[in-house]
Amino acid sequence: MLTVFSEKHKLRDAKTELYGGQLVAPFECPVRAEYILEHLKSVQLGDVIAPDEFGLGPITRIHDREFLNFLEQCWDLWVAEGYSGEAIPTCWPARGMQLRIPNHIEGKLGYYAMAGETAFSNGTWEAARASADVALSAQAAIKNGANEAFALCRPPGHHAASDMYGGYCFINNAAVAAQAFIDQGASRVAILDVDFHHGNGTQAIFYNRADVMFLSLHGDPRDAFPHFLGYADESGAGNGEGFNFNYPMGPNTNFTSWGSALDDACKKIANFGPDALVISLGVDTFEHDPISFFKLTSDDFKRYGATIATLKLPTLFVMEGGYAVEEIGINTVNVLQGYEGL
Ligand code: Q9C
Ligand code: ZN
Repeated sequence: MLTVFSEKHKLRDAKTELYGGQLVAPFECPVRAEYILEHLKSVQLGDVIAPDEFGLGPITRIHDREFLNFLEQCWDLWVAEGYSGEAIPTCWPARGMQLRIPNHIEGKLGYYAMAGETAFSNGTWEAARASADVALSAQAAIKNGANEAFALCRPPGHHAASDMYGGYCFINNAAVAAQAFIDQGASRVAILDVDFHHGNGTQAIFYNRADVMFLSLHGDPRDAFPHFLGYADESGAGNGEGFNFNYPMGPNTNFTSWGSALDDACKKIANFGPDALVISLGVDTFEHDPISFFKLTSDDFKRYGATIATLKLPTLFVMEGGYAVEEIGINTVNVLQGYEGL
């Protein structure tokens, strides 16, 4: 399987994450991508190529211009205030307040952030753009005839909505790639999100659309981030009614129940009959993930890769989360090798 990887992921190297009332070293860190790359090279998964540059065009198909301008300017505006730490929002448009975009960076951060753990740091915008280029390059490989490809994206994307960042995500790489399939002539695309966390951004982006089906297996929002989306009764709206499927699951969910949810999701995908499948691939479902509560083993990743392959669809794997860094390489590559039937 072809992998697309950009060295520019290293530019996303925040020093802080707000966690447990403290600023800690971020769980979403550069070594994650390095370990995945190292492991897929060691098993000779296939060629690894650098991405092409696609510019902002395909990104603006998904994200608001003003939001992208904010991401581009965020660090400079923050530094101009004379702050010494990284940019973390401290106030939000909560219930009953105005949804007008403030001028001041403190206000903009609150307006555009869907969560407060993610610190905006120098280089974040460049890394996020490169991550989208990785997804678009892997998508292009499939458009040009490859049956499958792995976009080793970092930073991840599935929490980012058209005008929101957070949950370690800035640009929704999977959504940008799915839209590229549609813009190149696909009638239908399915996005299957197997990251531990609900893909709130991806769901919101396609909630009103019947051409992109979204299915997500995740920790129940009553117990898990992002807490405010991902319930089972969120089924889509307008034209999109019936094209959104959530499978929230509780603490200690193991492969028996997780695998049943996957089987159900695969049936829905098969009935939908998409031209392409995008997998939001997070391996934070792993039993030893430090911030999640599912109990998948390293072998389970191989098993579910094989299940995804039974759909026999052109499949784009887009890297999302996974924070047990020692095992992130084996778990990720197990999905890809399981898919390949190894
Ligand atoms: N106590 C992704 O996996 N904080 N994002 C969780 C846990 C945010 C995860 C707090 C987790 C974001 C792409
Ligand atoms: Zn996650």
